[in-house]
Amino acid sequence: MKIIDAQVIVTNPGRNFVTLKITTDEGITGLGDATLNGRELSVVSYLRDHVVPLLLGTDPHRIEDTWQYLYRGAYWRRGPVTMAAIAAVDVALWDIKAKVAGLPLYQLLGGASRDRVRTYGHANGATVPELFDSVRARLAEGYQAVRIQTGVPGLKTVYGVHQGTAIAEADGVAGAPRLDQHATPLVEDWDTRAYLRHMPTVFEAVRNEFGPELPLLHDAHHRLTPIEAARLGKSLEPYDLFWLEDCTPAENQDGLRLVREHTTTPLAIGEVFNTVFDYQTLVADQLIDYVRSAVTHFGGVSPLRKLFDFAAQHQIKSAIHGPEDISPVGMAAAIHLDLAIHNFGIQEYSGYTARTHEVFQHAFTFEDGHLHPGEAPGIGVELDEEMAAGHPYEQAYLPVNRLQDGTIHDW
Ligand code: EZ4
Ligand code: CO
Repeated sequence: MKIIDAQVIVTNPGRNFVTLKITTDEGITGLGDATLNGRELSVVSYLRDHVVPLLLGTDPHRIEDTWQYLYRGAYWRRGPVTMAAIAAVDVALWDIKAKVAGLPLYQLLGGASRDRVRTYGHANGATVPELFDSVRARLAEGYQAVRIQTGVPGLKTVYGVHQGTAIAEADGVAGAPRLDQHATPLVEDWDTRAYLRHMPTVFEAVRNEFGPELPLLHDAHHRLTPIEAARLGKSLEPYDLFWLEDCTPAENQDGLRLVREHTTTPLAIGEVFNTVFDYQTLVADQLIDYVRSAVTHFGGVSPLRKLFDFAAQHQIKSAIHGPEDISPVGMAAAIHLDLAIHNFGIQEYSGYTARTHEVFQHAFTFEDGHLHPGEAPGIGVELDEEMAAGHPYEQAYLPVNRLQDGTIHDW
């Protein structure tokens, strides 16, 4: 079998998605997600101009060899653009291989290790009463674990707290407002001391309202220094968090040592990482509890499975990044992996707009807060190209963050 065509399809059924479609001489097609939020077209060019010419005429069954060829053969290794492009190829080839086998991808990854995949949803509110309403809405949709994000008194706009309405109209999964994409970068504001004072009061209120059982998560979104993160983790210990996410930017992996020494709040990190080397110290020294990379930003299913095996040796679990900017193609690949690996932790799932569900028809299902990849051969997603063409690309940026004196801060 040979690859005879590879197309890059950009569509915006609520937000921009980049999809690679590989076609073989036997007429079998495979899809891969290459969406890099706010920098989408750089990956489109990387694929169209530099990767597709290398794929034509090659054997789609040689997934590992193709992966190594694209990774090592570029000479310029790693980085989000490169690894999103390689991820799309890797997933599209797994999709083809599984279709040829007539099996859902998870069967080729060793088969199911569980019946279904536990998820968490996003609850947010500018105020605590609004947050409570949002938690109730997620529980009504079936979620059995909830991420908590709130406004901070004195700050106008804070990460994860969205104005506007939910847009996942048709499938019963709301919690997916059209967030974090703006024609020019939205400027949010930040004050670490105000945040650190406020968060324990929020979690105390949520525990009082919803009881001790409900797993609660929180994303600090890279904003704290290690000693500030340590203080937050410690102050949230009475509220028994499932995890504290991205408490500090982790380019300096050793910074997590300081956090770890001061708190037993579980730590999750890695949604902006793109190779196993970003995790080397964090995993080997057991400085975190969950690895957060997405299939889409980590070079695909092949390297992510290797990361999970490395993590398993240190009792660290998976928590694949699953925001709205991972397309249903990237999400489907994640769910197959979640079902197959032993050290699965939890899967983030925010739902999609009704239009997204129309454009990307998928076999995966969401029920009672759990996902299942379905039994369709391959990853189980087909792209309606005609419909996709009706929702063209729109330039969009993520927000930026400034301290109250105007200094740029991590978003
Ligand atoms: O800000 O995916 O845990 N989820 C997150 C996301 C990220 C976006 C960036 O594109 O932190 O909401
Ligand atoms: Co996050």
